[in-house]
Amino acid sequence: MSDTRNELGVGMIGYAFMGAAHSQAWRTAPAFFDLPLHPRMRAVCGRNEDAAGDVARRFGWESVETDWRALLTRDDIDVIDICSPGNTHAEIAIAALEAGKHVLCEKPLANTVAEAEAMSAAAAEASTHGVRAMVGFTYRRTPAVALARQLVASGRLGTIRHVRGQYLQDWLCDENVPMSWRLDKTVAGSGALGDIGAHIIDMAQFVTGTPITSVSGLLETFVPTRPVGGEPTALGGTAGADAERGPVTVDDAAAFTARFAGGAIGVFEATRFATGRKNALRLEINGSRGSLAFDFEDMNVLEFYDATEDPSTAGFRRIIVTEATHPYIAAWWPPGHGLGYEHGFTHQVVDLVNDIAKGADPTPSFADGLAVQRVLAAIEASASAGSVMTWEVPG
Ligand code: SOE
Repeated sequence: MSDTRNELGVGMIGYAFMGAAHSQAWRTAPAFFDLPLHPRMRAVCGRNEDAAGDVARRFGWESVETDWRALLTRDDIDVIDICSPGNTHAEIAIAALEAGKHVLCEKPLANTVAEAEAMSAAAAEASTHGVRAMVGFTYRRTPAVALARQLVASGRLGTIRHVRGQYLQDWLCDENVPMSWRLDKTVAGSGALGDIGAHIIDMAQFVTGTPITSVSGLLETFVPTRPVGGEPTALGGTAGADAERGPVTVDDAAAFTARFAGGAIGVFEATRFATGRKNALRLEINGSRGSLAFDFEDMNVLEFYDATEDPSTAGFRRIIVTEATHPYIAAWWPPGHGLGYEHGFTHQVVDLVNDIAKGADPTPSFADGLAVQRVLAAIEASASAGSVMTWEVPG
Protein backbone atom coordinates (compact mmCIF):
# COMPACT_ATOMS: atom_id res chain seq x y z
CA MET A 1 0.00 0.00 0.00
CA SER A 2 1.11 3.55 -0.57
CA ASP A 3 1.44 4.30 3.16
CA THR A 4 0.54 3.08 6.61
CA ARG A 5 -2.86 4.79 6.74
CA ASN A 6 -4.62 2.09 4.79
CA GLU A 7 -4.62 4.13 1.63
CA LEU A 8 -4.65 2.90 -1.93
CA GLY A 9 -2.98 5.31 -4.33
CA VAL A 10 -4.65 5.54 -7.74
CA GLY A 11 -3.19 6.80 -11.01
CA MET A 12 -5.61 7.15 -13.91
CA ILE A 13 -4.53 7.27 -17.57
CA GLY A 14 -6.92 9.10 -19.92
CA TYR A 15 -9.34 11.81 -18.87
CA ALA A 16 -12.14 12.07 -21.44
CA PHE A 17 -15.61 10.45 -21.20
CA MET A 18 -14.43 7.28 -19.42
CA GLY A 19 -11.91 9.25 -17.37
CA ALA A 20 -14.75 11.38 -16.01
CA ALA A 21 -16.86 8.30 -15.25
CA HIS A 22 -13.95 6.67 -13.40
CA SER A 23 -12.97 9.89 -11.61
CA GLN A 24 -16.44 10.29 -10.11
CA ALA A 25 -16.32 6.63 -9.05
CA TRP A 26 -13.01 6.99 -7.17
CA ARG A 27 -14.38 10.14 -5.49
CA THR A 28 -17.78 8.74 -4.60
CA ALA A 29 -17.06 5.14 -3.60
CA PRO A 30 -15.52 5.88 -0.17
CA ALA A 31 -18.28 8.36 0.66
CA PHE A 32 -21.12 5.84 0.22
CA PHE A 33 -19.45 2.49 0.91
CA ASP A 34 -17.38 1.33 3.87
CA LEU A 35 -14.13 0.44 2.18
CA PRO A 36 -11.27 -1.45 3.84
CA LEU A 37 -8.76 0.77 2.00
CA HIS A 38 -9.18 4.44 1.24
CA PRO A 39 -8.58 5.35 -2.43
CA ARG A 40 -6.33 8.41 -2.83
CA MET A 41 -6.64 10.06 -6.24
CA ARG A 42 -2.90 10.60 -6.62
CA ALA A 43 -2.49 11.43 -10.31
CA VAL A 44 -4.30 11.78 -13.61
CA CYS A 45 -2.21 11.24 -16.72
CA GLY A 46 -2.71 12.60 -20.23
CA ARG A 47 -0.54 13.94 -23.04
CA ASN A 48 -2.32 17.30 -22.98
CA GLU A 49 -1.18 18.78 -19.67
CA ASP A 50 -3.74 21.61 -19.64
CA ALA A 51 -6.67 19.32 -20.30
CA ALA A 52 -5.47 16.77 -17.73
CA GLY A 53 -4.91 19.64 -15.26
CA ASP A 54 -8.48 20.79 -15.78
CA VAL A 55 -9.78 17.29 -15.01
CA ALA A 56 -7.50 17.12 -11.97
CA ARG A 57 -8.98 20.36 -10.60
CA ARG A 58 -12.57 19.40 -11.29
CA PHE A 59 -12.43 15.89 -9.85
CA GLY A 60 -9.75 16.28 -7.18
CA TRP A 61 -6.74 14.43 -8.60
CA GLU A 62 -3.68 15.50 -6.60
CA SER A 63 -1.20 15.74 -9.47
CA VAL A 64 -0.83 15.53 -13.24
CA GLU A 65 1.55 13.38 -15.29
CA THR A 66 2.01 13.56 -19.05
CA ASP A 67 3.84 10.23 -19.48
CA TRP A 68 2.15 7.07 -18.21
CA ARG A 69 5.53 5.48 -17.55
CA ALA A 70 6.11 8.05 -14.80
CA LEU A 71 3.05 6.72 -12.94
CA LEU A 72 4.58 3.24 -12.83
CA THR A 73 7.71 4.52 -11.07
CA ARG A 74 5.78 6.29 -8.31
CA ASP A 75 5.71 4.58 -4.89
CA ASP A 76 2.54 6.41 -3.89
CA ILE A 77 0.55 4.70 -6.68
CA ASP A 78 -0.84 1.19 -6.16
CA VAL A 79 -3.54 1.01 -8.85
CA ILE A 80 -3.31 1.98 -12.52
CA ASP A 81 -6.71 2.77 -14.00
CA ILE A 82 -6.56 2.64 -17.82
CA CYS A 83 -9.17 4.83 -19.55
CA SER A 84 -7.23 5.49 -22.75
CA PRO A 85 -8.19 3.99 -26.17
CA GLY A 86 -7.81 0.28 -26.93
CA ASN A 87 -4.50 0.51 -28.81
CA THR A 88 -2.78 1.55 -25.57
CA HIS A 89 -4.22 -1.09 -23.24
CA ALA A 90 -1.82 -4.00 -23.74
CA GLU A 91 1.43 -2.08 -23.38
CA ILE A 92 0.31 -0.10 -20.34
CA ALA A 93 -1.46 -2.95 -18.53
CA ILE A 94 1.40 -5.42 -18.95
CA ALA A 95 4.03 -2.86 -17.84
CA ALA A 96 1.89 -1.87 -14.85
CA LEU A 97 1.36 -5.46 -13.73
CA GLU A 98 5.07 -6.14 -14.10
CA ALA A 99 5.75 -3.05 -11.96
CA GLY A 100 3.55 -4.57 -9.24
CA LYS A 101 0.58 -2.22 -9.74
CA HIS A 102 -3.01 -3.47 -9.65
CA VAL A 103 -4.79 -2.68 -12.92
CA LEU A 104 -8.33 -1.66 -13.83
CA CYS A 105 -8.57 -1.60 -17.64
CA GLU A 106 -11.47 -0.22 -19.70
CA LYS A 107 -13.20 -2.52 -22.18
CA PRO A 108 -12.74 -4.05 -24.65
CA LEU A 109 -9.64 -5.52 -23.02
CA ALA A 110 -7.52 -5.05 -26.17
CA ASN A 111 -7.67 -4.53 -29.91
CA THR A 112 -6.61 -8.08 -30.84
CA VAL A 113 -6.78 -11.59 -29.42
CA ALA A 114 -2.96 -11.74 -29.33
CA GLU A 115 -2.82 -8.63 -27.13
CA ALA A 116 -5.59 -9.94 -24.89
CA GLU A 117 -3.77 -13.27 -24.52
CA ALA A 118 -0.58 -11.49 -23.46
CA MET A 119 -2.53 -9.35 -20.99
CA SER A 120 -4.33 -12.36 -19.55
CA ALA A 121 -1.02 -14.21 -19.12
CA ALA A 122 0.52 -11.15 -17.43
CA ALA A 123 -2.48 -10.94 -15.08
CA ALA A 124 -2.22 -14.64 -14.18
CA GLU A 125 1.47 -14.21 -13.38
CA ALA A 126 0.85 -11.00 -11.40
CA SER A 127 -1.85 -12.73 -9.37
CA THR A 128 0.76 -15.18 -8.01
CA HIS A 129 2.44 -12.10 -6.47
CA GLY A 130 -0.81 -10.66 -5.06
CA VAL A 131 -1.26 -8.12 -7.87
CA ARG A 132 -4.87 -7.88 -9.19
CA ALA A 133 -6.37 -7.09 -12.61
CA MET A 134 -9.94 -6.29 -13.62
CA VAL A 135 -11.53 -5.35 -16.96
CA GLY A 136 -14.23 -2.68 -16.92
CA PHE A 137 -17.40 -4.38 -18.10
CA THR A 138 -19.19 -2.01 -15.80
CA TYR A 139 -22.78 -2.93 -16.74
CA ARG A 140 -22.38 -6.17 -14.76
CA ARG A 141 -22.61 -3.90 -11.75
CA THR A 142 -25.94 -2.31 -12.62
CA PRO A 143 -28.11 -3.63 -9.75
CA ALA A 144 -30.82 -4.99 -12.11
CA VAL A 145 -28.18 -6.92 -14.10
CA ALA A 146 -26.60 -8.28 -10.93
CA LEU A 147 -30.09 -9.38 -9.83
CA ALA A 148 -30.63 -11.05 -13.21
CA ARG A 149 -27.45 -13.07 -12.65
CA GLN A 150 -28.68 -14.08 -9.19
CA LEU A 151 -32.04 -15.27 -10.60
CA VAL A 152 -30.36 -17.39 -13.29
CA ALA A 153 -27.74 -18.78 -10.85
CA SER A 154 -30.43 -19.79 -8.36
CA GLY A 155 -32.31 -21.73 -11.06
CA ARG A 156 -35.36 -19.44 -11.33
CA LEU A 157 -35.14 -19.51 -15.14
CA GLY A 158 -34.43 -23.25 -15.45
CA THR A 159 -32.67 -24.32 -18.63
CA ILE A 160 -31.78 -21.33 -20.79
CA ARG A 161 -32.95 -21.63 -24.42
CA HIS A 162 -32.92 -18.12 -25.88
CA VAL A 163 -30.68 -15.12 -25.37
CA ARG A 164 -31.53 -11.84 -27.12
CA GLY A 165 -28.97 -9.07 -26.77
CA GLN A 166 -28.98 -5.60 -28.27
CA TYR A 167 -26.87 -2.52 -27.74
CA LEU A 168 -28.49 0.31 -29.67
CA GLN A 169 -27.14 3.86 -29.95
CA ASP A 170 -27.79 6.51 -32.63
CA TRP A 171 -24.95 9.03 -32.34
CA LEU A 172 -23.60 8.35 -35.84
CA CYS A 173 -26.90 8.62 -37.76
CA ASP A 174 -25.97 12.05 -39.11
CA GLU A 175 -23.42 11.46 -41.87
CA ASN A 176 -21.68 14.71 -40.94
CA VAL A 177 -20.79 13.69 -37.40
CA PRO A 178 -17.00 14.12 -37.58
CA MET A 179 -14.25 11.54 -37.44
CA SER A 180 -13.04 10.57 -33.97
CA TRP A 181 -10.76 7.89 -32.55
CA ARG A 182 -13.70 5.51 -32.16
CA LEU A 183 -13.96 5.37 -35.98
CA ASP A 184 -10.28 4.56 -36.54
CA LYS A 185 -9.44 0.84 -36.53
CA THR A 186 -5.79 1.40 -35.62
CA VAL A 187 -6.89 3.10 -32.40
CA ALA A 188 -10.21 1.49 -31.49
CA GLY A 189 -9.69 -2.01 -32.94
CA SER A 190 -13.25 -2.17 -34.26
CA GLY A 191 -16.39 -0.05 -34.25
CA ALA A 192 -19.80 -0.80 -32.75
CA LEU A 193 -18.71 -4.43 -32.48
CA GLY A 194 -15.93 -3.92 -29.92
CA ASP A 195 -17.17 -0.71 -28.33
CA ILE A 196 -20.70 -1.77 -27.45
CA GLY A 197 -21.05 -5.33 -28.82
CA ALA A 198 -18.38 -6.33 -26.27
CA HIS A 199 -20.74 -5.24 -23.49
CA ILE A 200 -23.63 -7.43 -24.63
CA ILE A 201 -21.33 -10.39 -25.18
CA ASP A 202 -19.94 -10.04 -21.67
CA MET A 203 -23.37 -9.43 -20.18
CA ALA A 204 -24.89 -12.46 -21.90
CA GLN A 205 -22.06 -14.75 -20.80
CA PHE A 206 -22.15 -13.30 -17.27
CA VAL A 207 -25.91 -13.51 -16.74
CA THR A 208 -26.30 -16.98 -18.26
CA GLY A 209 -23.07 -18.21 -16.66
CA THR A 210 -22.19 -19.99 -19.92
CA PRO A 211 -19.71 -19.14 -22.67
CA ILE A 212 -20.53 -18.54 -26.31
CA THR A 213 -19.04 -21.37 -28.38
CA SER A 214 -19.79 -20.36 -31.98
CA VAL A 215 -21.04 -17.34 -33.91
CA SER A 216 -22.15 -16.20 -37.34
CA GLY A 217 -21.79 -12.50 -37.97
CA LEU A 218 -22.48 -9.55 -40.26
CA LEU A 219 -20.71 -6.19 -40.11
CA GLU A 220 -21.68 -3.04 -42.00
CA THR A 221 -20.25 0.46 -42.41
CA PHE A 222 -23.14 2.65 -43.58
CA VAL A 223 -21.20 5.93 -43.84
CA PRO A 224 -17.70 5.15 -45.17
CA THR A 225 -16.28 8.71 -44.99
CA ARG A 226 -16.71 11.49 -42.43
CA PRO A 227 -15.58 15.09 -42.02
CA VAL A 228 -12.07 15.44 -40.65
CA GLY A 229 -11.21 18.24 -38.24
CA GLY A 230 -14.69 18.99 -36.97
CA GLU A 231 -15.49 19.25 -33.32
CA PRO A 232 -16.02 15.73 -31.99
CA THR A 233 -17.70 15.45 -28.58
CA ALA A 234 -17.69 12.29 -26.42
CA LEU A 235 -20.22 10.72 -28.77
CA GLY A 236 -21.09 12.83 -31.81
CA GLY A 237 -20.06 16.38 -32.58
CA THR A 238 -20.46 18.78 -35.48
CA ALA A 239 -18.68 19.62 -38.72
CA GLY A 240 -19.51 21.64 -41.79
CA ALA A 241 -21.08 19.62 -44.63
CA ASP A 242 -18.33 20.89 -46.98
CA ALA A 243 -15.44 19.79 -44.73
CA GLU A 244 -12.83 17.44 -46.16
CA ARG A 245 -13.74 13.79 -45.51
CA GLY A 246 -11.62 10.87 -44.39
CA PRO A 247 -12.25 7.12 -44.33
CA VAL A 248 -14.11 5.36 -41.52
CA THR A 249 -12.17 2.15 -40.98
CA VAL A 250 -14.48 0.36 -38.53
CA ASP A 251 -17.96 -1.15 -38.58
CA ASP A 252 -20.98 1.05 -37.86
CA ALA A 253 -23.14 -1.93 -36.95
CA ALA A 254 -22.81 -5.61 -36.15
CA ALA A 255 -25.36 -8.40 -36.09
CA PHE A 256 -24.66 -11.98 -35.09
CA THR A 257 -26.16 -15.22 -33.96
CA ALA A 258 -24.50 -17.42 -31.35
CA ARG A 259 -24.58 -20.82 -29.68
CA PHE A 260 -23.92 -21.11 -25.94
CA ALA A 261 -22.20 -24.01 -24.17
CA GLY A 262 -25.40 -24.83 -22.28
CA GLY A 263 -27.38 -25.35 -25.52
CA ALA A 264 -29.03 -21.91 -25.75
CA ILE A 265 -29.07 -19.94 -29.01
CA GLY A 266 -28.57 -16.18 -29.15
CA VAL A 267 -29.38 -13.29 -31.48
CA PHE A 268 -27.45 -10.04 -31.04
CA GLU A 269 -27.17 -6.54 -32.52
CA ALA A 270 -24.77 -3.69 -31.80
CA THR A 271 -25.26 -0.44 -33.70
CA ARG A 272 -24.67 3.30 -33.61
CA PHE A 273 -27.44 3.82 -36.18
CA ALA A 274 -30.58 2.86 -34.24
CA THR A 275 -32.35 6.19 -34.72
CA GLY A 276 -33.90 7.30 -31.44
CA ARG A 277 -32.17 4.70 -29.28
CA LYS A 278 -29.62 6.43 -27.07
CA ASN A 279 -28.13 3.78 -24.84
CA ALA A 280 -30.49 0.83 -25.19
CA LEU A 281 -28.46 -2.04 -23.84
CA ARG A 282 -31.04 -4.82 -23.76
CA LEU A 283 -31.01 -8.41 -22.73
CA GLU A 284 -33.88 -10.90 -22.81
CA ILE A 285 -33.46 -14.48 -21.67
CA ASN A 286 -36.02 -17.28 -21.95
CA GLY A 287 -35.62 -20.43 -19.89
CA SER A 288 -37.74 -23.51 -19.14
CA ARG A 289 -38.98 -22.02 -15.82
CA GLY A 290 -39.04 -18.31 -16.59
CA SER A 291 -37.80 -15.31 -18.51
CA LEU A 292 -36.21 -11.99 -17.78
CA ALA A 293 -35.75 -8.75 -19.69
CA PHE A 294 -33.59 -5.69 -19.09
CA ASP A 295 -33.20 -2.38 -20.94
CA PHE A 296 -30.60 0.13 -19.76
CA GLU A 297 -32.86 3.00 -20.86
CA ASP A 298 -35.02 1.89 -17.91
CA MET A 299 -32.07 0.72 -15.85
CA ASN A 300 -33.70 0.49 -12.42
CA VAL A 301 -36.16 -2.14 -13.67
CA LEU A 302 -35.84 -5.87 -14.30
CA GLU A 303 -38.75 -7.73 -15.87
CA PHE A 304 -39.24 -11.28 -14.66
CA TYR A 305 -41.74 -13.94 -15.73
CA ASP A 306 -42.12 -16.96 -13.45
CA ALA A 307 -43.54 -19.85 -15.50
CA THR A 308 -44.11 -21.94 -12.35
CA GLU A 309 -46.89 -19.58 -11.21
CA ASP A 310 -50.61 -20.21 -11.77
CA PRO A 311 -51.10 -19.35 -15.48
CA SER A 312 -54.30 -17.45 -14.72
CA THR A 313 -52.33 -14.76 -12.89
CA ALA A 314 -48.82 -15.25 -14.26
CA GLY A 315 -47.30 -12.43 -16.26
CA PHE A 316 -44.13 -10.39 -16.59
CA ARG A 317 -43.60 -8.49 -13.35
CA ARG A 318 -41.72 -5.23 -13.28
CA ILE A 319 -39.26 -5.39 -10.41
CA ILE A 320 -38.03 -1.94 -9.39
CA VAL A 321 -34.50 -2.83 -8.36
CA THR A 322 -34.06 -0.24 -5.62
CA GLU A 323 -34.70 -2.28 -2.44
CA ALA A 324 -31.98 -2.47 0.19
CA THR A 325 -31.98 -6.24 -0.38
CA HIS A 326 -30.94 -5.75 -4.03
CA PRO A 327 -27.25 -5.79 -5.04
CA TYR A 328 -25.37 -2.58 -4.10
CA ILE A 329 -28.53 -0.65 -3.18
CA ALA A 330 -28.22 -0.61 0.63
CA ALA A 331 -25.44 1.98 0.35
CA TRP A 332 -27.60 4.39 -1.67
CA TRP A 333 -31.10 5.86 -1.53
CA PRO A 334 -34.48 4.73 -0.13
CA PRO A 335 -36.63 2.43 -2.36
CA GLY A 336 -37.70 4.01 -5.63
CA HIS A 337 -34.99 6.70 -5.63
CA GLY A 338 -33.17 5.19 -8.59
CA LEU A 339 -29.57 4.99 -9.68
CA GLY A 340 -27.91 6.17 -12.94
CA TYR A 341 -25.17 5.38 -15.45
CA GLU A 342 -22.34 6.43 -13.15
CA HIS A 343 -23.27 4.11 -10.28
CA GLY A 344 -21.97 1.02 -12.12
CA PHE A 345 -18.53 2.64 -12.20
CA THR A 346 -18.71 3.33 -8.48
CA HIS A 347 -19.67 -0.30 -7.79
CA GLN A 348 -16.75 -1.39 -9.96
CA VAL A 349 -14.34 0.59 -7.76
CA VAL A 350 -15.98 -0.77 -4.59
CA ASP A 351 -15.61 -4.38 -5.71
CA LEU A 352 -12.04 -3.84 -6.91
CA VAL A 353 -10.95 -2.22 -3.64
CA ASN A 354 -12.61 -4.96 -1.57
CA ASP A 355 -10.91 -7.68 -3.64
CA ILE A 356 -7.51 -5.99 -3.37
CA ALA A 357 -7.94 -5.78 0.42
CA LYS A 358 -9.10 -9.42 0.64
CA GLY A 359 -6.33 -10.66 -1.65
CA ALA A 360 -8.86 -12.05 -4.14
CA ASP A 361 -8.81 -11.91 -7.94
CA PRO A 362 -11.60 -9.59 -9.11
CA THR A 363 -14.13 -10.28 -11.85
CA PRO A 364 -14.44 -9.69 -14.71
CA SER A 365 -10.84 -10.86 -14.95
CA PHE A 366 -8.49 -10.36 -17.85
CA ALA A 367 -9.32 -13.98 -18.74
CA ASP A 368 -12.99 -12.91 -19.01
CA GLY A 369 -11.85 -10.00 -21.21
CA LEU A 370 -9.92 -12.45 -23.39
CA ALA A 371 -13.02 -14.65 -23.72
CA VAL A 372 -14.98 -11.65 -25.05
CA GLN A 373 -12.10 -10.75 -27.38
CA ARG A 374 -12.21 -14.25 -28.87
CA VAL A 375 -15.93 -13.90 -29.56
CA LEU A 376 -15.35 -10.49 -31.20
CA ALA A 377 -12.61 -11.99 -33.42
CA ALA A 378 -14.82 -14.93 -34.37
CA ILE A 379 -17.62 -12.54 -35.40
CA GLU A 380 -15.17 -10.55 -37.55
CA ALA A 381 -13.84 -13.73 -39.14
CA SER A 382 -17.35 -14.97 -39.85
CA ALA A 383 -18.39 -11.61 -41.29
CA SER A 384 -15.40 -11.40 -43.59
CA ALA A 385 -16.03 -14.95 -44.81
CA GLY A 386 -19.59 -13.86 -45.62
CA SER A 387 -19.38 -14.72 -49.30
CA VAL A 388 -18.64 -18.34 -48.36
CA MET A 389 -21.16 -18.58 -45.56
CA THR A 390 -24.05 -16.71 -47.15
CA TRP A 391 -26.84 -18.29 -49.16
CA GLU A 392 -28.63 -16.02 -51.62
CA VAL A 393 -32.42 -16.05 -51.33
CA PRO A 394 -33.77 -16.78 -54.86
CA GLY A 395 -35.96 -13.98 -56.26
C1 SOE B 1 -19.63 4.64 -26.58
O1 SOE B 1 -20.38 3.94 -27.48
C2 SOE B 1 -19.79 4.22 -25.13
O2 SOE B 1 -19.28 5.28 -24.38
C3 SOE B 1 -19.01 2.98 -24.76
O3 SOE B 1 -17.64 3.10 -25.09
C4 SOE B 1 -19.17 2.72 -23.29
O4 SOE B 1 -18.50 1.55 -22.93
C5 SOE B 1 -20.65 2.63 -22.96
O5 SOE B 1 -20.81 2.56 -21.58
C6 SOE B 1 -21.42 3.82 -23.46
O6 SOE B 1 -21.15 4.04 -24.82
